[in-house]
Amino acid sequence: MSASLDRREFLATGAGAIGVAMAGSGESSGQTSRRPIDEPRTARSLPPLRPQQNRFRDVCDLSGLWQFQMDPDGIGESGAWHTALPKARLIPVPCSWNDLFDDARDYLGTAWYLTDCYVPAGWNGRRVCLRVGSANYRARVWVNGTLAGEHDGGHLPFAFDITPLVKWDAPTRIAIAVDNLQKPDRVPASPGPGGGFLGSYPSTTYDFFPYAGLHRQVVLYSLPAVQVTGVRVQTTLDGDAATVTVTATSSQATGRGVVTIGDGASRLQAPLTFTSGAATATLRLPSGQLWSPESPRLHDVTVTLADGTRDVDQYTVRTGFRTVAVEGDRLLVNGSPVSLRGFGRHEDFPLHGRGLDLAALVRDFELMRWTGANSFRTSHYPYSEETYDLADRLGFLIIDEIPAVSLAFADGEANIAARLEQCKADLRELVARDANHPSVIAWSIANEPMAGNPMAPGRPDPAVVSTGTQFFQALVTLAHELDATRPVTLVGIGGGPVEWLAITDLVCVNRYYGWYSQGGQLDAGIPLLGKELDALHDALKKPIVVTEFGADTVAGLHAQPPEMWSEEYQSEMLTKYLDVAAARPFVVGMHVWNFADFKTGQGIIRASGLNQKGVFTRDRRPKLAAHTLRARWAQAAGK
Ligand code: BDP
Repeated sequence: MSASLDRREFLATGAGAIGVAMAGSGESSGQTSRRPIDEPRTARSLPPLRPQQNRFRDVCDLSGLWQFQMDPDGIGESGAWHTALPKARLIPVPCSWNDLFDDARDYLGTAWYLTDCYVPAGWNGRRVCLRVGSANYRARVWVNGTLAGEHDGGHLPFAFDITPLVKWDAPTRIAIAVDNLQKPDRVPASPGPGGGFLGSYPSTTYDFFPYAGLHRQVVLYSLPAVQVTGVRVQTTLDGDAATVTVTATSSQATGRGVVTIGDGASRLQAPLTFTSGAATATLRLPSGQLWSPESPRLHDVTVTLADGTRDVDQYTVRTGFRTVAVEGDRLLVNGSPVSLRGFGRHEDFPLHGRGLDLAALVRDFELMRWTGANSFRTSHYPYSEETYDLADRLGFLIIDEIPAVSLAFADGEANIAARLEQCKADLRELVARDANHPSVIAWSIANEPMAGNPMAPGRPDPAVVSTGTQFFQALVTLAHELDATRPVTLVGIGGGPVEWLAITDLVCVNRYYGWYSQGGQLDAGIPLLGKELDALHDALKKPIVVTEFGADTVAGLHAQPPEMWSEEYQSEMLTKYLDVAAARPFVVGMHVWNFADFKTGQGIIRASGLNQKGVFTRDRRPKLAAHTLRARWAQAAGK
């Protein structure tokens, strides 16, 4: 993979496309319509730069108690609920609605959020935008009674230019209708006629609770008339020094600016000359400045736009400089092999559900570090932006996943095509959001897509496999176009088609020998794991990460000899899996499933509505296996 992009390639990427979208909207084109910065999903546009505060930009966080009302009969829009809710109660934003009200727990449908706020008076005359950090699943947004825009897909931010809709002499009313219906043309899709994950309720195609609501902050932000619209930072190595390429886009086709790295005496600086709304500068970084898991050094990269001698906008990206590559059997960071130790996780907390909980997030990183982990996957959807900030800062390596969990290919071309479009949109938005995070080392385009019933014996239908291959090939190609600097992966289910693994750069597999097969018989299951990994490696000649392995475990349940569901069984199973991997240098990562117990639907294999494969309980108490991992990983982590 080449580590640098030319301008044409950059325009195809997230930040570049933002530049193009914004250059054609708002003040610069003289349009005053309610055209969103991020057009509705059908227009395939992208989220804008994450809002920030500096001398040109401002942010106003709308977190707090909002009015809330469920709309099971779908009468909200005709009843003008965007202007007033007839029977509202109060709900925190951000938060999932499910764990707060008894009648909302299993609710899959539309719910309305409404708040009033004063837009800061000092913003009058500037461009005012509204950004939603994550709304599961579809959101329609009204400002003072007028539709500002809509967005499909959870877990990723979107924003609208609301300048013409704002009131300056009265509060501005914001209403957001969030719809969490499951449908066949959405991703994840609704369960087919056969029902969902092992008959669980609410019925889903996946094994986690369908939490819904406004899961991350909703903010207002202001922008100057001419803005930086995208920044992409890329690194190439030169010994232990590096070349850093910064590509910026602007809302104005031409103009000048400057890019700086760091401040004070060690500050690096280069001029930017914009043509067609984009400019690139190359800076040489002295030795000893690279980001790595052991030394997660961060730098501020600041792009400043000028109009003559006057600065007109500034945007700072806090990032780290490093390279990542797959070469032969190895995964390399800054040219050195890395081995991923860590977890699959979930954004899942009692009461908050999937809503942002910064205290829990900081604690999770603390506990992951305690085990000696250096890596995790954002299973099975993009996590909060703060997660990546912490990972950058603490030196974690992330496999960053779009919400494409349990894709299937049996319900006709139209649905498959719609899901592919949604996956592409998710991927574009993910790369645009996360590309400057040094912690992100790979893009995952799917978790456990299925070519048939994974439990059924025999080879899957070749026609289904071939449909899936085309689907994933399109996503791999898009991911490479969006970002030529990171490997792309797909996480395969046990018994799934090898053809799908073959088209990715890094092979990721979830395996449950000793649990879903050979249950209670680790001695029978473990050799099968080794055999399969060897065969996969022989066939694909690529490094492998085991992205899930684990056993449900009831905290406090003990058995000697170890039995399924006991702490001893989980601990022994993880140990044996890690032994198998340690004997195979081509296994470059082991992610235990799961970091912590997490909520699922109710069902016969999920006692108390929890998946209990966590090495920590849901309230983050260690099981025996957490101590086992710590004993095993501490040395590698240098503890
Ligand atoms: C895998 C899925 C994951 C499940 C896990 C399990 O990727 O979402 O939670 O199995 O069954 O199939 O515990």
